[in-house]
Amino acid sequence: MLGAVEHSGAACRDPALPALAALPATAALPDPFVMADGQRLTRKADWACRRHEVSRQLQAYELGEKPAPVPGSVSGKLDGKTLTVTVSTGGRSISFNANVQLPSTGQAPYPAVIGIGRSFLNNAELLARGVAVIDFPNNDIADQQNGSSRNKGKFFELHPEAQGTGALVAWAWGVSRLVDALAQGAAPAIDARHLGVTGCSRNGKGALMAGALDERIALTIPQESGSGGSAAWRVSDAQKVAGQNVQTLRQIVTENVWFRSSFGEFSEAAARLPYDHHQVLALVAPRGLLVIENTAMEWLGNQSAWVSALAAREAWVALGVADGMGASQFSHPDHCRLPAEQSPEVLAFVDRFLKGTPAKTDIVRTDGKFAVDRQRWMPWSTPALK
Ligand code: MCU
Repeated sequence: MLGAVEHSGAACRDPALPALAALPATAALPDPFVMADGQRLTRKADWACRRHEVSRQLQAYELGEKPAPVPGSVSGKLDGKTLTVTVSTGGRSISFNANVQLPSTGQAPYPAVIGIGRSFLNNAELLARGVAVIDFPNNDIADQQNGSSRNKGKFFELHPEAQGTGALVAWAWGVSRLVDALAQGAAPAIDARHLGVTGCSRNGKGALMAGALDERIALTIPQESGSGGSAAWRVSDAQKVAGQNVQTLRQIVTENVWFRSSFGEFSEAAARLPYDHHQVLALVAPRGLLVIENTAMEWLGNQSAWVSALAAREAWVALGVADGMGASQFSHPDHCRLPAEQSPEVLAFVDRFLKGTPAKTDIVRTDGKFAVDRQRWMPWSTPALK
């Protein structure tokens, strides 16, 4: 199920990408199972091109473009715990350092979890289970202080033509270059076929995009990523209309540079996006995804993230691998601290997708009191793809 390449959609047709004014408004979460040209999916094999379409739409309207890999442009060199990745293209070159922590047990090559910034999972338990932990320096790749961080960071030094690209996709690009280096054997103790990606909060949004846009990543665990991550724009807007203090598309584009500079056009028009974030989550299918959220965080779109996860999971259902996607919501006061209650859920996904050992991953639970209006948000049906 793991992809051999970063993006398998090279043979797919690109969808039409109309300008905002020509996009129809859809109040419900868009149907994940209809191609942009109206054709319904019937076969599992159709998923690759549906995935390609949504990825194109996501980059075109929201994130900015993830530059295609340039053969031969990446090299990696390990010195102690520091893996230096160098990327060269167009006569320019950048390098970044990723810190690699090897486990004390198990046998090399080890599976690894890449943390955007760092991992906020149960790292000690991961290391004790024979899983390495790698820190990816996302802030070096694209800055995210505030609105003045636009176009700052190594991504923009290498790609000066990519002004206006959002930080999330710049980080996803950087993670893919780190994966390139690992796949070339730059850190021989790491098994590049068993990599996970994680991150919390803003960096959880980045972890989702990294896993969504690189099919070589076996497991994606966004943690408390909220609006702009696991939550759906449309449902976050509905929480806002209901009087809740929730982050919306309109607000998020003023706070930071996570999205492409033109995304603000959709501030009053989230319903015109031809996709929503249930489909961004579903870009990971059929690979492993565990969405960890915190019901205490209304700002992060707690209800929205739940509706979005339930809708997303239908993609794994359609592909016949329902337990490849988990959603866990638990209320606690410390944003980004993984509660002990969610620790076994992380380990189950890690065992199954990174260690290849059987584990029970049919985890779909919330302690939130949310009445999910399926008719309103998911008025489509889920096909059993052949
Ligand atoms: C969940 O991510 C963000 C959130 O989107 C922002 O509005 C807030 O400022 O910061 C959160 C975060 O990254 O906290 C560490």
